[in-house]
Amino acid sequence: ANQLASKKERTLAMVKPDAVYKLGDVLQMVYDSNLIVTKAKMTKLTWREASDFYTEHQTKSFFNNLVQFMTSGPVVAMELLGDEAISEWRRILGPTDSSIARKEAALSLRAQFGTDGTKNAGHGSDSLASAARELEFFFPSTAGRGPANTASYSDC
Ligand code: RTP
Ligand code: MG
Repeated sequence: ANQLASKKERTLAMVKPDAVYKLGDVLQMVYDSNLIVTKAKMTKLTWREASDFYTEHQTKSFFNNLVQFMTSGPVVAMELLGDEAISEWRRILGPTDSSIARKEAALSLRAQFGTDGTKNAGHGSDSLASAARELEFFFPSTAGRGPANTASYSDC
């Protein structure tokens, strides 16, 4: 591969509880992009897990609402791989607030499937460091019980 021409990154994408019923449509948006799904997991986060995932926001006024929302149903976490995957996935998500997304980016994921500033359909890592942390959170390299998270499409 041409290392100079490509900046392959991995990012952690999450379909939040309000959009899991539209998982097929979300996957279609991934297929229509230059990203591929290399890992995926559906899970229901505990209060502690959601709090740990969003630990950077623990002092914010919206933190309790956010954790309440994120534990209200299953989420689908995915590792996405591709050129500039972090910024590309956040572009597909659109603005954080779904009501603003509907005005500014009508075709974005949050415009189509989210509700408001908290119930906003999807998450994407915002930096290389947060992608590393968030991928390890959902797909730990040290396996626990059950099938190990050792295989991924990109290994093929
Ligand atoms: P995310 O981390 O979920 O990808 O979203 P983001 O970077 O666009 O937004 P961030 O500022 O990191 O906020 C994390 C999540 O907290 C909820 N939120 N609610 N004022 C509010 O009610 C408010 N602000 C943020 C959203 O679910 C947001 O995605
Ligand atoms: Mg964020």
